[in-house]
Amino acid sequence: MRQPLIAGNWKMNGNRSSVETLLSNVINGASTISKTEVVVCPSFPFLDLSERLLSGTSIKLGAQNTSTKESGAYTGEVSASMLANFGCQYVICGHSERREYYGETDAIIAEKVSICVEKGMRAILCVGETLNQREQEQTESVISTQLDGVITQIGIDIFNNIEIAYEPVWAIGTGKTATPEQAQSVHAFIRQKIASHSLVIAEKIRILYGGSMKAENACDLLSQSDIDGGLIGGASLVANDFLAICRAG
Ligand code: 3PY
Repeated sequence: MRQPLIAGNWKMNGNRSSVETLLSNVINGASTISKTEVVVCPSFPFLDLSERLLSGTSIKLGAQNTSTKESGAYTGEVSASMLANFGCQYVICGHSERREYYGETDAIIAEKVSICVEKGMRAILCVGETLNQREQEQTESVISTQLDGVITQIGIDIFNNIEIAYEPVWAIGTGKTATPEQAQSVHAFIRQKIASHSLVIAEKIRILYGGSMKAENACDLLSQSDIDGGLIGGASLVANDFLAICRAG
């Protein structure tokens, strides 16, 4: 059995006071949630505050990105060791916004996944197709190439220590969501692809759905056999909505 995982991707939002309010509401509401693993991923400046607020709770801390470098003269970068030092247990790698706006390639993303795992954290590797690619019926080939970036550069064993998030780019920040059937079909494809390398890993790896998952559609998506959780954007900024999704998990 795969334990459901719901992770909030707060993106570049919040300030000290909104983070405090959001987290205390999530902490209060999550005290009765035991079956779902709950993770929040604030922006870097709020990791310290979040770590302190989350201390003694079962909610885990994650980051939205990492540098590929260990340390040194890389102005503006934040290393995986620093994230681990601030209590992060998860790091989102290869979100489509990073691929699109910051030119992250499959090779860079593979390095990020590798360094996160090396530092003892779990990566959440995001994959997904654009609308144009879906319309050209390239969904499976695009996702296959994105997964191969990690499989060929690092090897299949790393998938013991990571989660995969399927995030159709056309469903991010657009309010559009994949139907449960569309999402299930891609999740099943991802699991089969992993199974072609290792049946054991395929059986246990968690594949999250991301892309406008909300309280209203969470149950339908999460009831699909290959959807093991969610990476939640906008709805993770509203405590009651995020908690409703965690309960659906
Ligand atoms: C979204 O749902 O908008 C996301 O990008 C989740 O990562």
